[in-house]
Amino acid sequence: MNQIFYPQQALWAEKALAMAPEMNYRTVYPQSQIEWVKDDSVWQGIAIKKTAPAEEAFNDFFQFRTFSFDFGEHLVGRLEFELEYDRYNDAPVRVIAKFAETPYEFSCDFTACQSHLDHSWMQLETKIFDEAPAIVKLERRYAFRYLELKLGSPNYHTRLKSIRVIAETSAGECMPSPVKLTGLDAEIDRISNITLRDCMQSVFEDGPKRDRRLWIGDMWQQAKVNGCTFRNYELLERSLYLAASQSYEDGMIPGSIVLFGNNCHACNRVPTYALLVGPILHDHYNFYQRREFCLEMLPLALRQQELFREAINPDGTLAPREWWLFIDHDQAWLKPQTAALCSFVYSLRETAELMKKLSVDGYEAMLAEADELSGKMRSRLWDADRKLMRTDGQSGEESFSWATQAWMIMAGVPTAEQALQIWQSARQDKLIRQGRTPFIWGTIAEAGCKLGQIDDVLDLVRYYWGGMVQRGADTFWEVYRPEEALFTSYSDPMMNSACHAWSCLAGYLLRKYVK
Ligand code: RAM
Repeated sequence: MNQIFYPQQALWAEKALAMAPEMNYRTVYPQSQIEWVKDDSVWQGIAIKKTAPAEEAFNDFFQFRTFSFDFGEHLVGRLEFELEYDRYNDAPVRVIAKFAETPYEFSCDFTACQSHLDHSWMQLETKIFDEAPAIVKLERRYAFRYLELKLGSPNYHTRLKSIRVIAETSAGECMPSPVKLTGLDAEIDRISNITLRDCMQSVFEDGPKRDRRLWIGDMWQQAKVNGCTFRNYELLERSLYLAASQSYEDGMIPGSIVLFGNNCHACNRVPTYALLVGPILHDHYNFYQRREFCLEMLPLALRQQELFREAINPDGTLAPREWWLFIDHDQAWLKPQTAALCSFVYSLRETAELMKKLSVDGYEAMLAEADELSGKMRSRLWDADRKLMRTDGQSGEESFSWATQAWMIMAGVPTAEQALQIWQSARQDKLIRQGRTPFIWGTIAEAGCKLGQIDDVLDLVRYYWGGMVQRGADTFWEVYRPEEALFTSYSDPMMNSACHAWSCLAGYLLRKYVK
């Protein structure tokens, strides 16, 4: 047993607890009553039609009614509504509430969900009261724009008197963009910020509908957007303390932690995320110069590298291990080893930069190690004809993926000349495996920025994130393939999260690079 951070873990948990964020609340009312209709001309085939102003729902007593409301924006919060009855209730009062983030989800029958994930993620709540309540306040937090509410009894009449949501977030005020963004850019920036806002809760969550947990990889991108919008650095530090407090016995930080109430648990071993601790700290230092915090967390970043290093063979390939090398939601096709090796090299280079800034010894050796491994990968994987890097373990056409090219560039593995060739070839190559999620597209965009290809990156942002805007996104989605509206990695698209942290990077890219 190697309880490597054992003495610090309790302290980190305590610090995280003391940093519980102050939440900001606002009351939001529905805008209209609606219905969903099939419409092949819109994204995912479902359109929302207004049927009446929201207030008209409050006029009459009814026997049974199903209300459908549109709150006009994506919200994370708790539902409250007031009821009135025309006589005493001689049977329990039952209300059924269904919450949905998108029109497609709203049209789905949640009880028919086919996903391999827990169906309890689908936001459906039945409440039964013996004593007829004048006001119903649902305790659970939901993420949604659309609400269906079923009420009624055969024995008495009910009236819905009012309804509202108390929306909550730990995001404060958003800084304006340093450059005035206009048109589509302004819209992408606005939606990125709302996406981040709704994922900023007690920690940085990945998605307020699902998985409602802190994933280190998602936070790597969230923290960049936070640094130029809400600037809530305490939330980043609390989130990292909390994740660190759950480190495994060998010192690996979990890929994710779940926090329900005060119960916090480590969820997965994901070294490709664990390696991002160093880069997260480097970004954190660049944004806020939090020297003490970075020094305190540096050993954790170094331990992640040590653990990964043990799996690297002398020839610079990666030995198999019982862990999850997450790169993109493309597990059946994409062999992640090469991109994972790159994330190690990226981690070395970013952490070395940080150590240099903190005046900590050892960064030269770290850079030398990054260079040595880069050399081995270049000679093994460079395809001089295609001007792309191959992926270990794949052959023929399957050798070429955007994910590998992006991580190669991020890590500085190719020479400067090769890196530019890769960027051009990958953009033109019709056969290269495309990304499945905004997470990998965000990494691709960052790789382009590293090469100074800003115009290409802005084109990508406007095409990919702009595409979601044009298809009606209120917040940016967990998965998005322009050519496959119902793409999912969870065996049922209703399980997808429509407000997802790793999709908000576009706002950061626009704020940083639009001149
Ligand atoms: C899913 C979510 C999350 C991501 C992991 C790897 O659970 O999309 O955001 O980080 O996969």
